[in-house]
Amino acid sequence: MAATPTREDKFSFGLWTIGYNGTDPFGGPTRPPLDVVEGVEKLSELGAYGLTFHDDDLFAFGSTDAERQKQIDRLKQALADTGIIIPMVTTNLFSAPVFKDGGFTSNDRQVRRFAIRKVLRQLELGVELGAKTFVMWGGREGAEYDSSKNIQAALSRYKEAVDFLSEHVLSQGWDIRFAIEPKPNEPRGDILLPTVGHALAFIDSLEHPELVGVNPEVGHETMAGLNFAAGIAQALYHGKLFHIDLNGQRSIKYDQDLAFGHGDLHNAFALVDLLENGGPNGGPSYDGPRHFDYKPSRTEDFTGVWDSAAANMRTYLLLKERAAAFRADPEVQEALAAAKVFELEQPTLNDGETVASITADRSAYEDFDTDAYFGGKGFGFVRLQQLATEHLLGAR
Ligand code: DIG
Ligand code: MN
Ligand code: MN
Repeated sequence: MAATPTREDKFSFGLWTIGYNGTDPFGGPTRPPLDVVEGVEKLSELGAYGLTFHDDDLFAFGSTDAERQKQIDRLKQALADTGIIIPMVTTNLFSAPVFKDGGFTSNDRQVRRFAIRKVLRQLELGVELGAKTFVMWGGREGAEYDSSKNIQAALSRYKEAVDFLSEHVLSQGWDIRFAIEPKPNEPRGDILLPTVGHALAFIDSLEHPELVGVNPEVGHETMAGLNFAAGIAQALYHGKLFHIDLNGQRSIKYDQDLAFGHGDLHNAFALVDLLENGGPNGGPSYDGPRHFDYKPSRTEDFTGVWDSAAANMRTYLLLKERAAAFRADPEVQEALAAAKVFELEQPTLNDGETVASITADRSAYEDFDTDAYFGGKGFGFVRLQQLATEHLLGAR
């Protein structure tokens, strides 16, 4: 298998990623703006299949309807010319000053109503362009000071907005779903729905939870000190992995948005193994876009931008190859069995077991030799991890 991306790999990029001009909190742009037509054409050349965007990425906040339509038409033409599709759209509710206290959960009710209108416009455009997922990253939904935000009320406002939008999608019969993107902090001191777990709990409170899933991002769960691959496994367990933001992050610090695999490479390997081999009968567990939400480093020129875009896809495909080799290795399968990894898939209780029957089973308690676990046979997890490491290094 060559590590050359094809449309079948379903690699997609945010327009804001390849269009990132290098501005950060400590300095202005290091690169000129990227035109959307050039972005679509270059992504097509590199082997990507999709482009995603916020409304403000395509047309500036405050654009007239004519200026907005012109950009939409230019995008449509570029899509027609290249075959690139729009799998996902999202709304920028975090850059303009009006959103300085958030969108859906701003303390200012007028801002909340404006935010819903802005999302409605982008939702309609997304449907028009064939998007199947609408991501909601509430980067400004949060607070710096505990007394400034009634979290319970904020969650009620968030629910109100998502329920309202969900009912609209249902009433229109649109084929699009929502994906909430968690992040613990930055730009707000504390962001609402900070992790996959918080988002999953929130989704359960909605009127139409079947329409809402999660869009976890590698760097965001990592910023919270969590294991990203484990978070994805739980999202899959709940049937809520509607989209994914792939990138790299080196431990708990500011959101680095590095290229995929340029952070915790072991966890990236475990993630690709889960996505590609963690489903029924060892097949894929997720069939959605492999979406990159990363930033070409401020240090790079445009050659570096396109090299970094290619690097995301190449690293994913190389990890996919390594994960396939890992799973095909008889020694790995033997180590997995020795570690009882497959035994965990076996139900703990027998068919129809009752408290009476397990209580009558002396082997489950009275005759169970717990002492045998002291100095007894281990699980061999370290050997398994070394096998994974050697496959990751291409040493097997
Ligand atoms: C940041 O990680 C967020 C924004 O870039 C965007 O709203 C979302 C889309 O994937 N990710
Ligand atoms: Mn990020
Ligand atoms: Mn993201």
